[in-house]
Amino acid sequence: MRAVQLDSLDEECVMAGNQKGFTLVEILVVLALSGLVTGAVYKSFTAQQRVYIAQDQVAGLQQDIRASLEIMLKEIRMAGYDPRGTDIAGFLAASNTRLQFTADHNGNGQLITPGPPDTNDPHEDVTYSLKPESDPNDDGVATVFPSELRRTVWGAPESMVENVEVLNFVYLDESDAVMETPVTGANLDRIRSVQVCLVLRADKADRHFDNSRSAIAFSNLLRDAIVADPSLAASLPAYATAQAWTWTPPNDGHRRRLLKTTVKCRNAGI
Ligand SMILES: [Ca+2]
Ligand SMILES: [Ca+2]
Repeated sequence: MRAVQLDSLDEECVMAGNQKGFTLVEILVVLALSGLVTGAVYKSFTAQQRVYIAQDQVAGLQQDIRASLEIMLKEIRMAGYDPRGTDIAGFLAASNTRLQFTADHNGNGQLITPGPPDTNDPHEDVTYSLKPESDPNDDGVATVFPSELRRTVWGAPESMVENVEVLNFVYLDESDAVMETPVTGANLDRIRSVQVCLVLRADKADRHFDNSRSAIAFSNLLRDAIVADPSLAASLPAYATAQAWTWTPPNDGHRRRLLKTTVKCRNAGI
């Protein structure tokens, strides 16, 4: 056994001696070249990775907005739905940060079906707001993260979408004039449309995303929205309160998306 091993070692030595080797310079050149190639590949990989992270964060935000808004807008559109004409459904509370309304979705002419036991008809009393723990001063601007948009049904809260930094409602009357908020009890019946404004903030900061300068600041996003619709500026007390936050670039590396839409309430004023 031992003899065989020695033989094979000898053979390798002989073979090595017969081969033409590389000079040190050649090896150094190869190392340098492969270093350059690896560096270039790595650089392009990390660049692609950054693009991917950015796209992923933006896509994630947009997907979150789409899914949650669809449900929320549909419900707001149906606020006050009262197919039996029993005058039981409508807006219950309408401030910039909170919207509560009822609708007789199952068309039984009531919101609570008498028992015993009495049962709350599903989804017929709904409130939208930010999670109170995220927005302790209730101005519609979250300062404690993770934040979320809440949908509270018959007093039971559920999370609609996370990372909502701003939630703002504006109410328009029959002549599309912005109503004073909170809308008082007597005026709740005058609401015809609800403007919903949401700002979503990516949960992770991206250190390569620079939002420290005005040229690419979040404030531009708001400015554009306000230029497109000047009524927004006048009717956004939450933004005015948080002006320092709004008009100063956040400088925190979090990507944001602003979404504003107006819903006509089909059943209001009927
Ligand atoms: Ca009902
Ligand atoms: Ca707040």
